[in-house]
Amino acid sequence: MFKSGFVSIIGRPNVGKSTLTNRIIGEKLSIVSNKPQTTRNNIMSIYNKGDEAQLVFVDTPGLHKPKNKLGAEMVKMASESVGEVDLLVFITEPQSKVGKGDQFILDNIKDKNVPVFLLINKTDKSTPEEIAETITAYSEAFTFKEIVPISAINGNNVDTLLNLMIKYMPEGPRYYPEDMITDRQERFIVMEIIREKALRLLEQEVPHGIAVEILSMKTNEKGTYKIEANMLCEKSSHKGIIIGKNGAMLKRISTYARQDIEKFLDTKVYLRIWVKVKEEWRDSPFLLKELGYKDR
Ligand SMILES: Nc1nc2c(ncn2[C@@H]2O[C@H](COP(=O)(O)OP(=O)(O)OP(=O)(O)O)[C@@H](O)[C@H]2O)c(=O)[nH]1
Ligand SMILES: [Mg+2]
Repeated sequence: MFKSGFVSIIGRPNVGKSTLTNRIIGEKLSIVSNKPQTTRNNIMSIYNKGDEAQLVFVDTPGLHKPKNKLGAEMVKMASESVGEVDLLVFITEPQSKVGKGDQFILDNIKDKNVPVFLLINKTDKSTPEEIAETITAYSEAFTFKEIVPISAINGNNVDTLLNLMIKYMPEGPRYYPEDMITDRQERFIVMEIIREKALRLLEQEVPHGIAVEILSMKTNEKGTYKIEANMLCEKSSHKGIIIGKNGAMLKRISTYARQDIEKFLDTKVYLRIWVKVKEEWRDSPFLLKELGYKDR
């Protein structure tokens, strides 16, 4: 009997949702950083287990209290994914009490008629006592079908988790061809890689106001890609920081991005990035739509 279904991965920002999805698929599809609100779109990835099962994962933006229209769209996307799946995977980190943010998420999913797993991530940096405390606190707050402590970063317990997930999947078809790993286009992943480098290299509020727009992406006869992109930011002071002294920061961002894009596309890449100011694009419905952060 072939089993298949959709699994939505939800949780507060920065708990490791994208790290886990990448770990399961074995490819870096979702960008990761130590800053909250890294993921801004629902990103689908497809896991195949031979002729036994196919699981379609949805990595979602971290659920938080939105401070602008971009945040509201992110929360909306993540919340929408919740109603349409066969299994909800709720991730948190070891902690002795259910925090407000997590309680809010649990309140919102309690009426959904979907099994919910609790994953306690980042067990590599916590003690067994801390993990036990977390299990106690969270199982008082919600009835989870399964509770699985994992480490997304080193893969600890992830195989066990996958087997448990398959157990909860209904009988169903292979929704996507076996060689397909995501619904996203190369262009989207390239844009995200560039944004990831900005998130990782820049400080404080600057990277949160950045969006990347791919202007063109062309290959020549040798298979080399030429990619041109705009990096949008919200203030001219931010533009100065992104470019850096004598262009040093932009150069670092471009170099790291190019290296990762070359790995991803498996070919040589020329990358050119221009920095542009678009004031308050995060509150402009028009720009949000243009940049792919809003459907309607
Ligand atoms: N020590 C440790 N760190 C982890 C683990 N999983 C993720 N991290 C780190 O936690 C940070 C956030 O990881 P992400 O995967 O970007 O988190 P996210 O939940 O997708 O965050 P948003 O997209 O902002 O909602 C990164 O610095 C990761 O390297 C883990 O198992 N152990
Ligand atoms: Mg993420």
